[in-house]
Amino acid sequence: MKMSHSQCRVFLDKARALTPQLKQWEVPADFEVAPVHDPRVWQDYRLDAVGPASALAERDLGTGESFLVRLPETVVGQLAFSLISPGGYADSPSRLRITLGELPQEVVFPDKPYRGTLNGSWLQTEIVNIDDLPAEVVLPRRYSCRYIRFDLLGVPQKVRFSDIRILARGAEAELPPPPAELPEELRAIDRASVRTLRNCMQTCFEDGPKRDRRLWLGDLRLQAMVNKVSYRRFDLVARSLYLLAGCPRPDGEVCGCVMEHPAPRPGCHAHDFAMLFPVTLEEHCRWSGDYAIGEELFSVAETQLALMERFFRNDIFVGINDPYLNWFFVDHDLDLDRQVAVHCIMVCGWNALATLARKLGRTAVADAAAARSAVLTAAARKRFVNARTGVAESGPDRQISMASQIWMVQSGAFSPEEGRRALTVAERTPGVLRPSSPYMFHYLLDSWRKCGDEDRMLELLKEYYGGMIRNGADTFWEVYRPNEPFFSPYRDVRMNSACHAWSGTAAYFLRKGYL
Ligand code: RAM
Repeated sequence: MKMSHSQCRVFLDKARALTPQLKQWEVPADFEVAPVHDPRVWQDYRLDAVGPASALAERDLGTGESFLVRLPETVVGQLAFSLISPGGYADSPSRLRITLGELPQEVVFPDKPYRGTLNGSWLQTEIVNIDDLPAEVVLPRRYSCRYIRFDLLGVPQKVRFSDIRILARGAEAELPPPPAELPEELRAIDRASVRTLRNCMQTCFEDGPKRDRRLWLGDLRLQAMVNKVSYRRFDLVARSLYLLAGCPRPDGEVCGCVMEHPAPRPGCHAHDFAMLFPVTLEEHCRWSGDYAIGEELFSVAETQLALMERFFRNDIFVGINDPYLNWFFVDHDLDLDRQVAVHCIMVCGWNALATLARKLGRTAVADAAAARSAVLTAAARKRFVNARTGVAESGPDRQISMASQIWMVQSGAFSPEEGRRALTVAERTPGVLRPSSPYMFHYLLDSWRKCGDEDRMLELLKEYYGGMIRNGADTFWEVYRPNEPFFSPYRDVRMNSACHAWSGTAAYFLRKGYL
C-alpha cells in the first residue's frame, strides 16, 4: 500500500511533537596523553597519561607543536576551550588543526592518507582560525570522542590552552546504575553498554554519533531492547518509529535508515530491516503499553510484509542480495548466503504482525498472518534442514553459517532443543561462517538464551564484550573481530564507529534477570 503524502505528514508531525529536549553537561579533559607504540595492545597504540590536562594552562606552546588530551569517558558534544597569549600581545590569528577521535588510531595518524570506501569527511578533523586572543572557543559541530589532538599550525608567539572540555548533550545524561548483584567484570560491560546507548540517544536513536549519525531500523530494534531495561525512553522509540513511517520509499517500504536533518528524509533501503518493522512495532507496544501507536502504524507494518512477499517463490525466499538493487543486510559479510536468514526474518515479521493484530482485535488479519508464518516455517524446515545433522543449510551450495541457525531459532522454526543442537554442530563445523558484526553477535547471544543455554550465552558475552573492555573500550564498537584488530568494512579502521548502537545490547541480557 502506497502511503499518501498527507499520511506521511501526520507521522512526521507526530515525530516532531516527540522531539526531546536534550540535556547538556560539561565533561572536562582530565589528562594530557602521549602515543606509545605497543604491538601488544589493540591496534598497536596506547595513549598514556603524561600529566593532568590542567597543567597545560601553565605551558607556553608555539607554532609546530602538538599535544593530545583525553576525556574521562567517550562523550558526544561540542568542543570548547580557552586560548590566551601569555604576553598579552597576539599579532596574528591562531590556526589550529583539531582532530577528535574515539580510538587512538584516529588521533595518532591524522596525516595518514585515507583510502577507505566511505567519504573521508566523516573523520573528525577541523582547521580552526581564531582571530583575536584571548578567546573562549566553542566549535559549532558535534563530535563523538574520547581523545582530542591539537596541532598548532600557526600561532602568534606563544599561546596557552585551558578548560578543554566537551559540552556534552543527549536525551539522557546519567548512566542508570547496574543491578546490585552483578560482579565487577559484568558491571564494566553493563556500564559500557548503557553508555553506548546513552551516546546514541540524541533527538532520535542514532546508530553511531560519529558515523552514520542516523536512524537505522535494524539498530533501532536492538536499542529499544536495551532502552526497555535502562532509560525507558519510550517517547524516543515512538519518535523513531514515526520518523521511519513518515519517510517511506515510493512503493511504501520503510527505509533501512532515515536522516533527520535538516528535515527528515529517506535514506537507503534494507529489505531485511523492513521485515523487522512489525517486530519493532509489536515489541514497542508491548513494552511501553502504548497500543495506540500500534493501531496507527499497523498498516505500515502490514505493508512491509506484503511488499517483501515478492522475494518468495513456492514459499521459499529466493531474493538475490544486491546492495544497490535489493539489499538484504543481515550481517557485514559478503560471503554469507542470506537465504535461510532472510526467510526466517520474514517469519519473525509475520509472527509479530499476528501478535499485534490479535492484541488489536484484528482477528482475521491475525489468523492470516499466523497461517502465513506456519507455511513459511514448514517450508524452511523441509527445505533448509539437513536431516542427518539437524543444521540449516543455505543457498544452492548449502552453505553452513551461524546466521542461518540463529535466524531459524529466532523465528521459532527450530525448537529450543533443535536450536541448541544446530548451534552446537554448526559452531564445530570447519569453515562455518561466524557472526561478522556485533549486530549478528547480538542475535547469537539471544539465540542461546532462547534455546535455554544461558551459560553459553554468558560465556560468549564475557568473551566478546569483555574482550572489547580489555582492549580499552568504554563504549562498544561497530566492528569487532577479536583476531583482526585492523578489520574495517570500510577499509580504514579510522572510519569504524567505536560507539555503536547495535553493539550496546549486553545490558539487555545482564539486566533481564537471567543471571
Ligand atoms: C552500517 C552501520 C549501521 C547499520 C548498517 C546496515 O552502515 O553500522 O549501523 O545498520 O551498516
